[in-house]
Amino acid sequence: MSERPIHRRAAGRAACVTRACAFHRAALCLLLAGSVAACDRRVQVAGPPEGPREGGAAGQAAAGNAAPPPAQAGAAPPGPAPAGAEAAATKGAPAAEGAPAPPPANAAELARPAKCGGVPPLKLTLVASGFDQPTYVAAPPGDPARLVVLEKPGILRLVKDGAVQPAPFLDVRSRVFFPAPNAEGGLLGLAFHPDYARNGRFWLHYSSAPRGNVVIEEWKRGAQGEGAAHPEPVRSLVDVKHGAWNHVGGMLAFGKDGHLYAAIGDSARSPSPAADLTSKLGKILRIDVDQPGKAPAGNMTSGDPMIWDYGLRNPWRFSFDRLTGDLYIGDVGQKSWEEILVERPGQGRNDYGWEAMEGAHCYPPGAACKPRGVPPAVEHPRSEAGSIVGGYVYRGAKIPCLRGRYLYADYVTGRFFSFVWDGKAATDRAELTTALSPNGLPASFGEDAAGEIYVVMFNTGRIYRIDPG
Ligand SMILES: [Ca+2]
Repeated sequence: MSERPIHRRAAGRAACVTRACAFHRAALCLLLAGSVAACDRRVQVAGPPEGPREGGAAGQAAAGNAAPPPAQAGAAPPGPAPAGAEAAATKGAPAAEGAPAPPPANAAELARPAKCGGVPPLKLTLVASGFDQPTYVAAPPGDPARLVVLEKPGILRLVKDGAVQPAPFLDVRSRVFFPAPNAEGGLLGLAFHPDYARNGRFWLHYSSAPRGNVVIEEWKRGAQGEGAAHPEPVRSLVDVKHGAWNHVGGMLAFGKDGHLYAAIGDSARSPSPAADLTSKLGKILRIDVDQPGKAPAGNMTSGDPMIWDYGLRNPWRFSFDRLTGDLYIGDVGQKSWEEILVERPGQGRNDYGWEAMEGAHCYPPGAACKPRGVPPAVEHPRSEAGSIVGGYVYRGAKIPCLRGRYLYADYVTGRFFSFVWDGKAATDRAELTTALSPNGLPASFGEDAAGEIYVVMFNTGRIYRIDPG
């Protein structure tokens, strides 16, 4: 049994307690180690850093220079959104050749059995390794045999029946740009169309050459089938100036409404554009992929028509509960608080507070303010987490008693956490670090077609699956 109350470990991660200390330690580590991966290993051996924070004027000034703190260097990995057949039906996706769409799972198959205790025993199983700075893993909906792993420099690797295929699924390295090896940009996000089996459509989120714009593009399956994508994009949906090495965001996923959601960070500018409704930075976007120029009903009615939620700092990873459609967002904090936000389906247009608020607290720390925006479902102080990585609500088949539980992690400390959202509040919070014994820094989670959850270790280049312990 690995469940452990969070508070028991809250005070055990001392070392750097100030932002300046942490930043300088990170910079020193990079100088000594020569690469982010090496630095991460050193940090891990030496003990996790306390969460070096960049951002603001300092973060922006650092654009183009080498030496961002390693805490967020890996923060660069998005997601599949197996929204299921109902989304496909809603959107009326054109049928083409290929395998038929899988039948939708029914609610009973996705729900937690009545007779379950707390968190069931869990373990990590190594699935594939040897990836170069993996940022994300996803599976085509309904395809039990394949995974696609994103590598930050711009290669999509195909894993078939557990074997990494020698030829890339797609190579976009010539289109990807990030200003320093440890900058947060790169190839960060992938979402397959819910009806990908028929239409072969998918989308990428990356920072582009030559200046690091945030780009969201549609791509398609190659003429030869599943082994490779078509080598050129179909069309661009978003191409927005960003200009910083950090706070890029990176997640893509389809909601059960059939629309594509995308996360873009605030570029670490100060003042932050997170609350500026004319800017796509610091936002969750929501896009009708069949009419990308038209705002879907429910989006913000003023400002940029793609905006769904705002007031976000760096929503690196979000996901949808494939049963309920609830949206879970992990928003990386600045000085003191990491946060997870939960949103009911269809209930967007939320202000999540940044940069007046950090978590449920006025920002800067100690400032007086009139609280603004929707508070987080869960927040972690810097003593527990330094760069939050949003995960998934488990709805797989292998661990029925884990169903309905949201799993997430922290990139800086390597700790894993979970809770159950009861519709109003986070309940039954637990730490799962011991059970999942990460042996790496978790940069992202991902799901396969069956809803099993995977963990992406950026610094060791490994992909693990969460299995029954
Ligand atoms: Ca917030």
